Amino acid sequence: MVQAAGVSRNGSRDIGPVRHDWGRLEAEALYALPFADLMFRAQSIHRENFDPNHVETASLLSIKTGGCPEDCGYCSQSAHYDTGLKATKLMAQADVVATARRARDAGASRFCMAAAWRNPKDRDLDEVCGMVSAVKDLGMETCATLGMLTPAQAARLRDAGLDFYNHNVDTSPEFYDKIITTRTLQDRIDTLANVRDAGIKVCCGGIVGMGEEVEDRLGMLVMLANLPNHPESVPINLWNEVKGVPVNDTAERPDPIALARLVAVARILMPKSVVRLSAGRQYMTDELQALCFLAGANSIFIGDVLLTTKNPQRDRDVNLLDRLGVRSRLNQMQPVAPPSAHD
Ligand code: SAM
Ligand code: DTB
Ligand code: SF4
Repeated sequence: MVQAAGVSRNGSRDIGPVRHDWGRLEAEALYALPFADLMFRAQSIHRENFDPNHVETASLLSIKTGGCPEDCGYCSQSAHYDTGLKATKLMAQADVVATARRARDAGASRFCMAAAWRNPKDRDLDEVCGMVSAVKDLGMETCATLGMLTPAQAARLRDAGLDFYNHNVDTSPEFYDKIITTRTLQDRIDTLANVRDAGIKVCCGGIVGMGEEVEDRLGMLVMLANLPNHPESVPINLWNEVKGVPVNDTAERPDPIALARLVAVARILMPKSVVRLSAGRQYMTDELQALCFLAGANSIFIGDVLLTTKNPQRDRDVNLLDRLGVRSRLNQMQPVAPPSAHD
């Protein structure tokens, strides 16, 4: 891997302004730093911008499951593959709000409503806008992920009280069409612009472990970092295994150290973005999650399920965050006194 000029190997801090002109070689050079130097650099930037002992907690709900016309090769919900998932209609607002209330009471600060659509129809959007307003009234941050949006649809969601819109680039430009053929990367970028222009905060990231190279993972981060504005939230999903989808033919779970390196590079490239350890935490050891938090990850999904796949159980998450002295709405920890010399 190439060592680019301007990347210090001694971990020195050169925390400049937020940049949108990252080069791939720079990202590769950061990724190739000795682990301690990379982590020190990421931690330094993290501490400049965030409380290093806090993680955000979000909760997900699939408000419309399965039967999706898109062919995303990793997804249980695509109608192109036989994944054994039963498709459902759009949930009723009262059920969504009841689930959001339970998520809030269980420690989630943000509630993300996800629908397996290529794009919402206007009558579906009426329903979702009602859900967004009602969840907002619970005092939670609202997020939705509904597929492609027009500018007018984005404006309607904003007016309903939507804080964040999740729309992932998923992978690098080079790997993209090995995974999805029914929509282009440019379609994704256009929706991100519509969301941004409407004044909604952007949640945008991708997936690792689908058979892509390290260069693809870094290419994805560079693409995100070079958007006109950095996404406020950057979800990094580890592919959660789903039977019957094409990604099974290529999938390879990343080396844990490679994952921590990737999180650290995300933190350095996008210093002010919240980086979420998203899907796939069920495969990560506590030690790997701790490394990722040290590298700058500062958000997780809580709850026993994500959309259609598993997430770590509540007790495991509470136990992990408690042992790390990390505060969140999940464990509601008070600051702890440092261990005494006798401990
Ligand atoms: N249909 C909408 C869309 O694609 O934007 C919203 C829901 S979709 C499930 C949201 C994101 O979840 C995808 O863009 C992808 O990054 C992630 N995702 C889906 N299935 C996954 C899996 N099995 N493992 C990890 N991430 C996954
Ligand atoms: C994101 O990047 N990850 C979440 C959220 N955005 C919508 C979805 C993860 C889905 C994992 C697969 C499943 O549970 O179906
Ligand atoms: Fe549909 Fe979203 Fe799944 Fe793609 S990721 S198949 S768009 S639900």
